[in-house]
Amino acid sequence: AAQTFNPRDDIKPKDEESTVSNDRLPDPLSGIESPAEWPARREQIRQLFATEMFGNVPTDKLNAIKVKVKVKDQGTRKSIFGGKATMWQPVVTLAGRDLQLLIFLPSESKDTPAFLAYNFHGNHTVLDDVDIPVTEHWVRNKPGNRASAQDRGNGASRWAVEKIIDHGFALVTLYYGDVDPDFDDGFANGVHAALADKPAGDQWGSIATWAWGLSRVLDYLETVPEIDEQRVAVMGHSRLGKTALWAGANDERFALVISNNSGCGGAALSRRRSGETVARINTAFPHWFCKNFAHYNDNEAQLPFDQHMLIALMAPRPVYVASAVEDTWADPEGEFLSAKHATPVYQLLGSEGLPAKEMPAVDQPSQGSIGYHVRSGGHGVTDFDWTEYLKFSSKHLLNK
Ligand code: GTR
Repeated sequence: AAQTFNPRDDIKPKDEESTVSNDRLPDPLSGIESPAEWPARREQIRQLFATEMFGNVPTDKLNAIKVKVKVKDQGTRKSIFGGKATMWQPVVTLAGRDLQLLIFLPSESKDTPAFLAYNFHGNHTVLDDVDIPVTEHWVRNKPGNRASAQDRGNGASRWAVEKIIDHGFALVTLYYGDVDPDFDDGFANGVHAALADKPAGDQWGSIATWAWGLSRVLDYLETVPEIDEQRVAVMGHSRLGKTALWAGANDERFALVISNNSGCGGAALSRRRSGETVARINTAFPHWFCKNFAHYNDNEAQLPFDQHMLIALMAPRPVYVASAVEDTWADPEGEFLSAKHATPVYQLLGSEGLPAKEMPAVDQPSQGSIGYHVRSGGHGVTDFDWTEYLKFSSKHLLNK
């Protein structure tokens, strides 16, 4: 039966500026009692997120102009890590944009499980290797918004490439700005340039666009014999963690989903108003969500969902939510509570969900079919995070 839990204690805010919402957390299982009823309820929830928050993909228009991912250049292959791995860089095109893929395969891969994750600053920042081209697309926080060769490998600490290979996984990464540059330009650039009209109030913002891009990359990976498209984990950090969650919600081909420090609009409950709020995110980043989402600025109680229901859209697939204790902007406790309150959906479907009932201690992961940890330190992706993602993914995708 639909349970009505009162989350008032759970959603109490941490910082003093916040106000406690008197609203209850909406129940993901409202109106349903059996697993057979979940797919319809799931689709209802997904549509609410699409229409009120991330925006719908204009599929008809994209179909009309025959938008599909196509191979442009099979790219070069190079042996790295003393022969343990192959680095491979095919280029695909999508709606007139070149997407430069950077793929690391354990040598002699065939049907290998993989992580698919966008990078923030260009493939050349993932590993210091002269053969990785410096992106020519718009980048954030750089003079003239141009990347430079000096940045090679400067994001390497966020990518445990060798460790991923050693665990028997491939890594597929690409620069998110290849799909849609991350600034508010009225949707004139990126893949949006192929469409004549600007998005309507319920149509895709940039996060939905990036999420759709990940699905198109998965379309391509279905054609790659080295990779098992049925064991692709989608992972992302911060805004790209929000993106990974929305990609996993829309595309059930993703076998596992990882949200690293995704915060507001990702794993954190909006009703807590702790750290970044809906109003703050819509003001600072007006292009990330659909226009309808602004109706909930300082009005979270009216949201027909909260972010635990986004996590629940992954069920029964494994999902990992990770926080960092100093990353209060992303509201670690709100991220934990989403994982916790998604658990009833997993349990209805016969899966454990999150084992922890209370916020785990720092650096003490809790891993069932939902995983959660709050690690020491601040906003970022560390070796600790990857160690846990590999443990979780090995269990669920390699039966280890
Ligand atoms: C912040 C934003 C967060 C988070 C972060 C990031 O400025 O407020 O929602 O997405 O950026 O992506 O690094």
